[in-house]
Amino acid sequence: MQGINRLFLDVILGAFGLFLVLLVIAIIWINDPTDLENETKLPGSLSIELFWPDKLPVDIDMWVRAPDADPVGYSRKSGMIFNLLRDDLGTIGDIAPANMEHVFSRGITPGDYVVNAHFYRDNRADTGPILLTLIITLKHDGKDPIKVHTKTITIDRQNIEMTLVRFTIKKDGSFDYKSINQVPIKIRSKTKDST
Ligand SMILES: [Ca+2]
Repeated sequence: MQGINRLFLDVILGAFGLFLVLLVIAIIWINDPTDLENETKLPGSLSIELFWPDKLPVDIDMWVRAPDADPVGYSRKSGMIFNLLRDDLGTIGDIAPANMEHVFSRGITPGDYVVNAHFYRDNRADTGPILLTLIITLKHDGKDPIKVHTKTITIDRQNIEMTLVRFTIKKDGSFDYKSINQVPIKIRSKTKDST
C-alpha cells in the first residue's frame, strides 16, 4: 500500500514539475517584447497580377521587390517572400491567348514594396506602346480577398523598365493607401544590397 502511495506521489510531483516548466516557458514567451517586433510574417497573402493585351507577340516582365528581399522576376522566380508563377513570353511557347504574369507571397510582410514592368521583347511588325493592367489583391486568412490597387498604364517601347507602383504594408498587415506612389526605381537584376 505504501508503495502505491509513493508511486502516486511521484506521478503527482512529476506532473506538477512539468506544469511549472510549461508555466515558466509560457510566461517568458508572453513577456518577450521582441517577439512582436521580430514577427514579420502575418497570415495571408499578397497577389500581384500584370496583364497586357491578349495574343500579342510581346514579352513583358514583372519585377516585384518585397521588404528586405531580393527582387523576383523571370530570371529569379523564387524569393524569400514572393514567387513568380510563370514567365509569360507573349505568344512564344504559349497555348493560351492571355498575356499575364502573376506574383504571390507567402504571408504578409510589413514594409515597402516595389512593382516594376520591363518591356523585354517586341516581336510585332508595327511596334508601339503597350497598355498594362495591374491588379494587387490582399487576402488575410479567413477573410475575403480585397483588391487594394488597380491601374492601367502605358509602357512605350522595348527595353524600358518602369515603376508601376510603390506601396507600404502596415505592421498590422493592412494596406497603406496613402503610401501609394510611382517614384521611379530600377530593381531588375539587382539584389536588396545593391539598390
Ligand atoms: Ca515575360
